[in-house]
Amino acid sequence: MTKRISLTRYLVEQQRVDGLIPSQLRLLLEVVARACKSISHAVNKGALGGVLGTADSENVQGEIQKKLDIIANEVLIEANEWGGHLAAMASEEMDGIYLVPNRYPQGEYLLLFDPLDGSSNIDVNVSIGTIFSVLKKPEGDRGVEESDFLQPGTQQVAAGYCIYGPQTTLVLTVGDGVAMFTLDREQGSFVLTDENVRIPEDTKEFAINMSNMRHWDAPVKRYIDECLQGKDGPRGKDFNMRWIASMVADVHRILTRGGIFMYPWDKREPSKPGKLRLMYEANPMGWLVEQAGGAATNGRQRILDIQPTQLHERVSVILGSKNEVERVTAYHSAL
Ligand code: AHM
Ligand code: MG
Repeated sequence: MTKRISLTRYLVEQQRVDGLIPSQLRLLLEVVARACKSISHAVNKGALGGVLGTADSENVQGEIQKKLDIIANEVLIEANEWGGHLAAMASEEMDGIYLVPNRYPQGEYLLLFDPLDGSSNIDVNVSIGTIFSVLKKPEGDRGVEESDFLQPGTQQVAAGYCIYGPQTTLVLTVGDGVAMFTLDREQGSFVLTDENVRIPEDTKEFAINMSNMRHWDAPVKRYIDECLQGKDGPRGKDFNMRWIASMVADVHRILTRGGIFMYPWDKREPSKPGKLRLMYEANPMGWLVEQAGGAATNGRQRILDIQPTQLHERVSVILGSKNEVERVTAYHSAL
């Protein structure tokens, strides 16, 4: 019988055998996984749990919140605030940072998350997910401030996502490659199903919202144009297209079989650097992709090297199979 390795055992071994993670970080990851399990149950109940539809509120980005956006945010906060592993949290669904209340012990980590990514897919029963990134609180005894979160992606100590699709899968890196854990609903635990995720360097599959084509910048237009010309064009091969409109699901496909994902800057709102958020979408996904042998840039710069200036900062995102990402990035400097 093949040995089943639970997430708990995997993390204990990462801590004890490999010395890769301190115990507080192990606890943090277990708690995030537990929260994701409970979000997964809420997602699965759907209309039966009364969780579908829109709430009567907007988030800081001016987007209408869905009921599940708010539920997932609350689940993550409630699960994480009392364990003593965190100092503060930040979320797509909260304006400012959330300090761990004084009545609980303070830990040394900062947790950032997009509680429910792909919100437009909630009500139509298409895959959605939770994305998270973990940073260390800067040294010193003073209380945490928002500026403490503004660390480049290279400073992440753990990152991952949980996808709620036909299967619920938790995907994780602590800087030693990427591992995937599938939720066994009968046992109620995440089980290791892939411990060395690798993204093929080449691909014939791209993911971009084509309806924005007329707004794109020249380098992105050039890349997609060449893909569309297929065998008859400069690439000499036919490409396929996928766009799920849930970054978690598009990235999950890329981690599974390769591909390139782009949500580039476009001319609709020229002052915005892009649609996706740097700190709790692009950074964790960028690190996962790099850890699996892929690449992630904003067209000009490695995503993980960007120095954030705001908690909810947006960024242009190009990530996935290394050779394709390098090609699009080279087109940016050529033009
Ligand atoms: P969300 O965090 O509010 O769900 O928005 C992010 C999502 C990504 O998951 C996805 O790649 C993108 O928005 C889809 O955008 P569009 O609807 O413009 O195609
Ligand atoms: Mg999102």
